[in-house]
Amino acid sequence: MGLFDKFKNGLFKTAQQLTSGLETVLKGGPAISRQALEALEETLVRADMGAPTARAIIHEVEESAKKDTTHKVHLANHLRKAILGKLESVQTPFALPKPGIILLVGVNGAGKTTTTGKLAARFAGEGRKVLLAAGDTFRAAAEEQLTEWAQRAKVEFIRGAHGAAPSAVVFDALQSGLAHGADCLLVDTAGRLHNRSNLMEELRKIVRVAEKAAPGVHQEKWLVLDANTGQNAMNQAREFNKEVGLTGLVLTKIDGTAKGGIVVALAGELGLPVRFLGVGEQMDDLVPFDPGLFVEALVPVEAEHSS
Ligand SMILES: Nc1nc2c(ncn2[C@@H]2O[C@H](COP(=O)(O)OP(=O)(O)O)[C@@H](O)[C@H]2O)c(=O)[nH]1
Ligand SMILES: [Mg+2]
Repeated sequence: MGLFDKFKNGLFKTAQQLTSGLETVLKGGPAISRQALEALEETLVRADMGAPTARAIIHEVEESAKKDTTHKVHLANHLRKAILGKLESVQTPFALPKPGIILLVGVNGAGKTTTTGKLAARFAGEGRKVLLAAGDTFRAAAEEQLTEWAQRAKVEFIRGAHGAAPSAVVFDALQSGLAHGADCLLVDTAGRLHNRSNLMEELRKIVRVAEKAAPGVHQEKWLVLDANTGQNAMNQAREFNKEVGLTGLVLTKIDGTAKGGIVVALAGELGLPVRFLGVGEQMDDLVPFDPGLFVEALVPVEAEHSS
């Protein structure tokens, strides 16, 4: 399956909802009225773009309609352009240096372990020497799950004794991985401890320890978010960013939701680049984020032909 088809399938539900919203707006005569813009804004909020971002996008749609053409046939185009602008303003190019570390953080169930496994397969496929480190030492099931992913992706895997301190496991894994020539080190972490401040403290410790074990090695800190959690994802992103200092986001389970607009809200309100989207449970169901393809899939061309 091509990359665009992955975006299209993944965003199907969200696109369907946006399209039907657009269709409703297009029904009421050819001119772009205030009423039509308000209806469109509601549609964006329903897709979870968040009120401030939806408002900003509609404002831009209105401006470009004034400049260009106020005929509704062009509404989808104006909309695409405004959304793309929001995404591109925060999207920096990404390539993991060799060697490079990626720490995956996030709450339980967000999709960290799955994403770690998918990333391992992807980087290994690019010919890199990948090492997986199991930083979630609290649940035996988490280590088992990562072991399976390592086997599937055919990459090296290091886990500690069950219940060992995560930071100690990460320290050993990174040191020995680098010593053995690994150039892509992926660290899965726990999503729940006794309470949230313990978790954040543990994660900060892992970040520090990683810097010590691999001095000068580039370190990415990605928050994995379940796209279904809506505005809660926004709060999580704020909290983790404040506590750990994030460098990027991964949005999972885009395939199951009509709320894929959360990607736009996160870009609009947090200014963090989205690195990957999870679009299913299989190994290759992870797509590198591309604002252009995202917007094309989100506001499909069919949306224009319904007026
Ligand atoms: N449909 C779908 N399911 C996903 C995706 N990513 C993860 N999952 C599922 O979400 C559940 C939790 O994932 P897991 O990686 O264990 O979350 P963790 O607790 O953050 O490590 C599992 O059942 C995964 O198969 C995705 O992109 N799409
Ligand atoms: Mg996990």
